Amino acid sequence: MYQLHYFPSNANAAPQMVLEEIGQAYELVLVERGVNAQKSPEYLKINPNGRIPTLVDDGLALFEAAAIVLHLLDRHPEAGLAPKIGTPERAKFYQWLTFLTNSLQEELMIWQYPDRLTGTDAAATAVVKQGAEARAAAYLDVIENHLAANGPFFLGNRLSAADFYLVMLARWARPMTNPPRSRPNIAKLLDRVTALPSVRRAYERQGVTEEIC
Ligand SMILES: N[C@@H](CCC(=O)N[C@@H](CS)C(=O)NCC(=O)O)C(=O)O
Repeated sequence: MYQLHYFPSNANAAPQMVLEEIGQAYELVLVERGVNAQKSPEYLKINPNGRIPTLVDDGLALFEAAAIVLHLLDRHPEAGLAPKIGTPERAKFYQWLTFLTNSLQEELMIWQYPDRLTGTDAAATAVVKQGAEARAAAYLDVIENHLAANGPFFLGNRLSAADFYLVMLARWARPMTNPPRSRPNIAKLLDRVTALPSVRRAYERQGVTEEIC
């Protein structure tokens, strides 16, 4: 059985939505961030970055949320959460998922934790935080423009794991000055995806019962 090492609302959320949607049994293993368990010697053996999530699939330990999502899609193509390999639609799916994890997610991380770059320099921290928020907002605008022209999902009428990934990031981004939901087409996507029973179950199993994003 799959084991997903998680902490509520962390980057395990997108892989977990996929697990719920494909209907696979899986075990959730809490990584207690309160005691820094993500940096414990046992956890570092499966994730040398000391970050959450990690998926364990028999002998395979896999880190990076997007890689976990892609692995699950490869293992369960019948779930239809990504277009067929080798098609233009699949290429666009890779584009959006990579954009989400590589650009938007990273900028949100810097916005949430600017001091990881600036240390105790308060003035630098404020500048970095503001810059990261502006860059994240610009990325959200790119997504909004794409959805306005090609929505309601990243791949038009077809739901894919990229839509789940945006839900995860949108939850983190709620405190932004212009949060994801302030953009009408992103809001429409978030409404549709968070109404799915699989997505609600994924968050409920993490203990999140309030509005997702
Ligand atoms: N790129 C990684 C990022 C993972 C990540 O930043 N996880 C955060 C929680 S959302 C974490 O583990 N933070 C704890 C720490 O950095 O010590 C992924 O997508 O899996």
